[in-house]
Amino acid sequence: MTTLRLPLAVTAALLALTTSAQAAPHEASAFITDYDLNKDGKVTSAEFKTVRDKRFAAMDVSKDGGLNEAEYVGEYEGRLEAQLAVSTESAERKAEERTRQMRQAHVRFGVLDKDKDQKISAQEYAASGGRAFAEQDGDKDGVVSTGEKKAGA
Ligand SMILES: [Ca+2]
Ligand SMILES: [Ca+2]
Ligand SMILES: [Ca+2]
Repeated sequence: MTTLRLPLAVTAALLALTTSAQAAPHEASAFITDYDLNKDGKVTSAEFKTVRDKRFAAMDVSKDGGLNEAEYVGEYEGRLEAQLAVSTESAERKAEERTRQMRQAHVRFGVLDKDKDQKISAQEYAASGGRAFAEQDGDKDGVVSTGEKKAGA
């Protein structure tokens, strides 16, 4: 019986994978990636509001000024699928992640719909955005910068 030996190319590929994972540069937070419109590495409250307003309008497929659960969860599902499509995780891990994230999206809908009328109004959406921004803006200057400490962190 011969000892199992990995072909050199496979070994090299594995090494390359490990190395690139370790050498990955410090990534800008997803928050900044999502909202930094002018790409200066900072998110102002105005940029944040612009992106949020656009996202709300895009999600409101029926154009009635509110998001029902299908609109809210559907938009998230689209983004999640795009993320999963480029993910290098196994199919099994992706399926688990999908189940978990979709469950959370439904939970988030319930949380955002404060008055429980089965719709997220623009006001409810803005209130949640305001909380999210405040959490990121640790030093409370109305701008979230790369590497800024979160509030309370
Ligand atoms: Ca900016
Ligand atoms: Ca509502
Ligand atoms: Ca700040």
